Amino acid sequence: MPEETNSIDYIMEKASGPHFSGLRVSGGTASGKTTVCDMIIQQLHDHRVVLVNQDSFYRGLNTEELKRVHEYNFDHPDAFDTEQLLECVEKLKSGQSVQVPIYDFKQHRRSSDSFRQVNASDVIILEGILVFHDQRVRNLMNMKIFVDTDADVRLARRIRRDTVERGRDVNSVLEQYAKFVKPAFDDFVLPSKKYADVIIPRGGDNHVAIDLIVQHIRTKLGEHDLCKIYPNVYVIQSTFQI
Ligand code: UZR
Ligand code: MG
Repeated sequence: MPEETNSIDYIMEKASGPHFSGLRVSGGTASGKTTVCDMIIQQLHDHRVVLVNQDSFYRGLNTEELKRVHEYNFDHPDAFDTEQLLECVEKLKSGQSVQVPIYDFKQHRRSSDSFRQVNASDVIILEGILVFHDQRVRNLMNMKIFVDTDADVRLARRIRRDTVERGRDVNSVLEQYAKFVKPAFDDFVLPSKKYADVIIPRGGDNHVAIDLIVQHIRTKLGEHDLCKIYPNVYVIQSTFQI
């Protein structure tokens, strides 16, 4: 453990604690959360890593809500089934495999008959706009990363993504952004940034930050292996935790 309390190693170590089980990645819509996660996973190719998206736990709209979809706030914490998300990550943490729902952004519905099977792994990554909002989700794992990308860049990406991938037209994207996305970012996402251990400016473009995070995770996973062989090493490590 370095003595410098503001060094990057010290902060990373404090954020991840002695038992590294995984991280949460938050940030505004289209900030690059998924890209950052994909890059981390790619660089951890020799470890078992699973990605769980908060988006998968959107409740899905009923017939009445579907008729008034333009009035539905997908950016509010209540739009997610947080109980189910908690249950799912707890199971993964305890070594069980889980079935994650599949959400359809065009139909605003969950698939009724198919799931994504996710197996227990060395590292769990949970990403989503509101994964720092609920205290229970905040306490689930170790490191909390916030992807901090300028609002104009995010809006431009959001327009491109929603028109190309999610079947929207530009007007409806802009309307939804002004009515729900931006206010919810200001009310829920931005205030939760204070819980982050590490803030990554510029998202997926920030290779230095991603390399540092991956390097740290590798060290933590190496310690796990070491602890299995030399249990005393772990005891020494834990006494250094603050
Ligand atoms: P990310 N969202 C939809 O557009 N349609 C849905 O059926 C469900 C969610 C959007 C949601 C939020 N908001 O801003 C975004 N709206 O998905 C979160 N409006 O996804 O973190 O990948 O941007
Ligand atoms: Mg995403």
